[in-house]
Amino acid sequence: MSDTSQSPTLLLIGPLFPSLQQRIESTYKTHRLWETDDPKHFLATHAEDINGIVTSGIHGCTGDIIRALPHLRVIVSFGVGYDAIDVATARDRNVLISNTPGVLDDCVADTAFALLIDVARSISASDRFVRSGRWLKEKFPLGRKLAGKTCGIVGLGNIGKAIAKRVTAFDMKVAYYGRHQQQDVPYRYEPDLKTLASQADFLVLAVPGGSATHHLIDADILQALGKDGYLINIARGSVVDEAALVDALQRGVIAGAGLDVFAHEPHVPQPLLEMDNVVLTPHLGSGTHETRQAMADLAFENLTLYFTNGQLKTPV
Ligand code: 8YV
Repeated sequence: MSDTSQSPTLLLIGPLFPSLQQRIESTYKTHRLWETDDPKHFLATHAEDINGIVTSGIHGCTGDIIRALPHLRVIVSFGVGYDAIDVATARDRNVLISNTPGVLDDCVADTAFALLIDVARSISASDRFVRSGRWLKEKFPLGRKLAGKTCGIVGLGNIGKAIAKRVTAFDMKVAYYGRHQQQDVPYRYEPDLKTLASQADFLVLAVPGGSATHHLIDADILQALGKDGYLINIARGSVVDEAALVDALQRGVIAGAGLDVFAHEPHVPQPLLEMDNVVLTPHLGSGTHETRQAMADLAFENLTLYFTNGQLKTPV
């Protein structure tokens, strides 16, 4: 049984979506960890009071923080990915975790498709071309047609399925890789990632981050994707061996990339900044007013439910 009798005192790891933070701070007793000068000392001082943590996919929560709080019962996270939360330590100590699945699938899939069409047709590069006045002197290079091409989706979860729906509407073929073949999906399963990469014109990553997918995309997979292939990543930077990706792009091993996530955000490797065949976005996958509000509402609902009856609406 969860002990929800203690009056809730929450630790916020980092700044949250403003309306969510405001709602939480006006409802619960809270502490802002990111504003403390000495977090370790702060945690030791407040260890007895804190029974909940609110964080995000980006801020996460370390095992050290979890271990420092003996009465911690719940971690509510804003975001679907929870690879930055030390889930094993939380489970060991019977700390429940919630995330915000479902509500962001459309926007993240839109971002993946936007990157895909952008790299294929050089939309961002052509915008730079027009603005810099080069159109007055030169012709813009031709792009790549989408219809008839194969989109290989790595990870056919809810976001992967939403991506499949979008690329299908553009008359692309879809094949997917994952640990298991799924019943009731109209897409071809490819059990070998390297084979999928060799067949794909666009390889789109939609797997969760974490140790199971760390550097899933390495030099070998990029070689298989080949000189006419594009890599799209809206998953996590950790899924790609970023040094191998930079090298593959520099040597023309692959044609280009559309990247929303990076190994060390907000830092992007310098060589990528200089490549016209690479589209870079600042981890904006779920970043619309509507979706961020829906994520905030779901996170708050999890918090309320937990401190009312010990349940979570969307437990991890
Ligand atoms: C971020 C995301 O979490 O949901 C995820 O896993 O990567 C994003 O939606 C969001 O930016 C919150 O910080």
